[in-house]
Amino acid sequence: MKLSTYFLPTLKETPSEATVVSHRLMLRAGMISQSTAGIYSWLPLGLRVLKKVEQIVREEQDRMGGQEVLMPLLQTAELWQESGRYDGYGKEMLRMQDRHERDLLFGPTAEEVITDIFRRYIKSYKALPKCFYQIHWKFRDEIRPRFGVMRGREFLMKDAYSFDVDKESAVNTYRAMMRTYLKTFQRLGLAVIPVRADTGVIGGDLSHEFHVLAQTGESQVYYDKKFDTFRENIDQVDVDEIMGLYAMADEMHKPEECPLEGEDLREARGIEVGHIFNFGTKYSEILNAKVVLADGSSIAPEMGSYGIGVSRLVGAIIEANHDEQGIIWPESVAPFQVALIGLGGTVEVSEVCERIYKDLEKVGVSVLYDNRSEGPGVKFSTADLIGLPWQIILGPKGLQEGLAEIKCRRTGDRESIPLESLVSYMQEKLC
Ligand code: 5CA
Repeated sequence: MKLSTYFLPTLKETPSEATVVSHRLMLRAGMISQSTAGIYSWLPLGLRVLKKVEQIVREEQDRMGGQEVLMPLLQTAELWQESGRYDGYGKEMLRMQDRHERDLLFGPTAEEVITDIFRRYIKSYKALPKCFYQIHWKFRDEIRPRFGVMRGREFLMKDAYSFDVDKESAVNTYRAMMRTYLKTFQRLGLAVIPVRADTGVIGGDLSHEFHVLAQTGESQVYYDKKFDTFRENIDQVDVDEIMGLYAMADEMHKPEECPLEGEDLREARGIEVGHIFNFGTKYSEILNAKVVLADGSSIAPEMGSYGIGVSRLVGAIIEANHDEQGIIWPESVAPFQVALIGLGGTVEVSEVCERIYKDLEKVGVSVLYDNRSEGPGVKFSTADLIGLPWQIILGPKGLQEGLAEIKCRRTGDRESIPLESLVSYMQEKLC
């Protein structure tokens, strides 16, 4: 992509309405544009990141056996009246009527819809276990939307729902989802702590929240220092061991009940990016979803639901990965891998940059080529602001010597690389 034609409305000034760094940087880097309170448009650069996050979440859901579905944004009030949540959900639920004056709502979550699908098609225990998920927009009329996409009213969520024949099987599914979440957040380049949680309006008895550690987090997280060592080899960890470690957030942490002290207890700020629940037969009972067992008796399946705040994650990743100059994307979610910066405005530099650009794209490296007729200061600050992992810088002097400079955005390290080996060098860096 060439910056001369790309729609990247960056801002020099810090927007006054943005109080947290991710919100400021998302606005300044031209990733999002506010439409109204808590509702945003995703502009090209932001959307590329959102899609990458979404895809990693999807791949890990698929890997654990989740089957992707897409349920309606608008749900009928009847289902919620049947489950008894219609009145209780309160003002966060956006309600409306269609032309026939039938009550509808913009879905804040989808336990009712998925249970309705289940009860219409699945009748035998032989079909279990089943896990469905979707990645779709939700609406919650938050009283105080803030921090940009971190607490929006309209937001993208991955919501998964599981059905198991008994408690033991349901807890196994819960464990599998715990492992899937740890893997997902690791791939996103995030340090995450699963803390024991309240089940709130969703209900149930087993629940964890996943908190990204970031100084600006809204929650105070207390956790066993062993989490810091587990993180390195997530694939090998014993999920039961993880679930047995102490980790609590905010008022769930009761110092008098905490088994850890001194060095063993870590404290940090956290942003909740995921929440998983095992709630037994709460919805299957009330909505009359039943399966017949081998002995002819019928039971309500055990259920769980599992959320990830996909759009919130984009903000959380920035909260955990930035410096004074701007965003520092983890490679797995970077909107482009390389910023190619041509300096000096000579025909020769442009020609070589053009060739580098084409050669990199040919081998599958995504490049944002700054071919604008701007000075070096503007180009460097744009590149640092939007935070692509690698910068390739070429000016007239380098060209004369046959060298391009490569800068790592995260470390600031710079290397001079001969032009002829640039493409293979970058490929190696990005493998
Ligand atoms: N039905 C369950 C799980 S499928 C559920 O709705 N859980 S939740 O309420 O905890 O939401 C799941 C995740 O969505 C949260 O962990 C959070 O990361 C994200 N989320 C919730 N509210 C917002 C919001 N207002 N803005 C952005 N993300 C949100």
